[in-house]
Amino acid sequence: MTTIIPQPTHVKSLEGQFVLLENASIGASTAARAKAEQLAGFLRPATGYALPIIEGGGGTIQLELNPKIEGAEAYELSVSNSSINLTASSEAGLFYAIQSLRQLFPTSIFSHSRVDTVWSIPCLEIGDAPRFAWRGAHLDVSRHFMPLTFVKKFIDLMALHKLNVFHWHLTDDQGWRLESLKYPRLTEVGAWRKHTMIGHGHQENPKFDGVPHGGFYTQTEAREVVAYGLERHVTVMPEIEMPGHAQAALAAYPEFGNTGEKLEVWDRWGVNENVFNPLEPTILFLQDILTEVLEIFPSQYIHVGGDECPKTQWEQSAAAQVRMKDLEIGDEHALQSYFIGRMDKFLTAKGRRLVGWDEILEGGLTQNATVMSWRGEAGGIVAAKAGHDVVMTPEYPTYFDHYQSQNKELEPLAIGGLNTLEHVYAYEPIPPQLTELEARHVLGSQVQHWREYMSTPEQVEYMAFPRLSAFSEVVWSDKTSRNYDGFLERLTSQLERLDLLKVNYRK
Ligand code: TNX
Repeated sequence: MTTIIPQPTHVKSLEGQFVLLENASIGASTAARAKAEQLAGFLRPATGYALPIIEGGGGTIQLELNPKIEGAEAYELSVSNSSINLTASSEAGLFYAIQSLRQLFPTSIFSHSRVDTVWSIPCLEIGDAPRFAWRGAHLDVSRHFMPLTFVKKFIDLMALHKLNVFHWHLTDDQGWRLESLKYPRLTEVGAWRKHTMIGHGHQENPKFDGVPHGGFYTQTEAREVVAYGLERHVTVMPEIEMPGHAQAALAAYPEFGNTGEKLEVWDRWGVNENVFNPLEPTILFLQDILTEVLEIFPSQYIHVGGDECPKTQWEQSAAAQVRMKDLEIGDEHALQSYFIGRMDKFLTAKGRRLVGWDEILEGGLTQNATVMSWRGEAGGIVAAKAGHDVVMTPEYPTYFDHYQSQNKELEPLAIGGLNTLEHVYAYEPIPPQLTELEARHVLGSQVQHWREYMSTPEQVEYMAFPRLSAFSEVVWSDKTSRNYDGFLERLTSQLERLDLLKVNYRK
């Protein structure tokens, strides 16, 4: 048995061992060369070896693209006493073979500096493929900004665990984090708040830290993240929230709100009544923003939020009520559905697909939408039964802003709830209510890092790990092969690796 996380589908142990020596080489065709270079880069710091890459066959470690390997992300990995072969039909498959190979070496292969050891691997054969196509991790960078260096580290850690969708939550009430060339005030004004609440959000008279908070990504930086993900087979999916969670945008452009009130970027946590108005200029403004977003992010899926949009202001706004009449729309939920529907048509016409949180089911689900089911799985079940694609993101157990232990007083302040490592490991993304055919609409699952209470990279790492390691087996490994005790054994090695990668996981 190996200590690879996520657990591969098939592993066959063989007699003998392979030892990586300084005179080894990596062989690859031109098409596989980029992956060969990546492998060399992974092995270099700890071994100190500058392994040469040779064109074609004959490498000690051989990478091969072979269309006969079934499955877009599948791979085969075989280790004999004299050579290692990595085979896949795609670069992604080769990349996953490389991630497994890294975990076959002594864990010190993850060291940033040279280690004097024997780089041996037991001989074996692995055949491996993911269970789900959507293996995601979400990061909220609105509630607290996160430097680009950490965003990249997060993507690296996702890739190590064979996760492939980075859901970048870029806008919310407390900060707008993506530069717009057409609407510069979104970041000039919307990226900064005057202070941040101290303690939990459920306080009557909260205290504030008195420190201005903010930051944003330029379009160039966002493109850099997209490219960084691409090299690691992680798709970067942006989220631009609408029609709720809009106060930072409204602080910059109050004309797109309902009340005309001059607002500041929000300094509280929770659900906010200041939402976009449902009028045509607002829809066009948001479509303008999406136009810029589409130029930066090539991902097929674009997230438009859709969650937690109180309808109070629409109910009280004469303009919103006239709009409803004109459109012959019966109630405010149907009006939100119309709003999201306009974004759906817009994105579909550009060859993209809209994703929204499960509130987009209220008032009628728009035609091409994919649903993220966060308030349990009920929304996901309804959507899948109606023939829509679904990503399962139920608060329990995929919200990593929840506590990891019963002993909450010993833990850093969190929003509440409890999602232990074991809860996460036990999660099954296909609900029993779905038939086999309906279950095909479940693209996969994803974990959420909402960051009201995670202001630093260290805190995100603490909340993310080791739960993310457990989650990787939920979405990658065969359902039948999952075993919590076996996972805990493998985890011991994974924690050594995370130590070397300087990840502040929960001990
Ligand atoms: C609900 S989940 C939200 C977020 C919060 C989160 C905190 C969702 C779609 N909306 O705005 O950050 O709860 O757990």
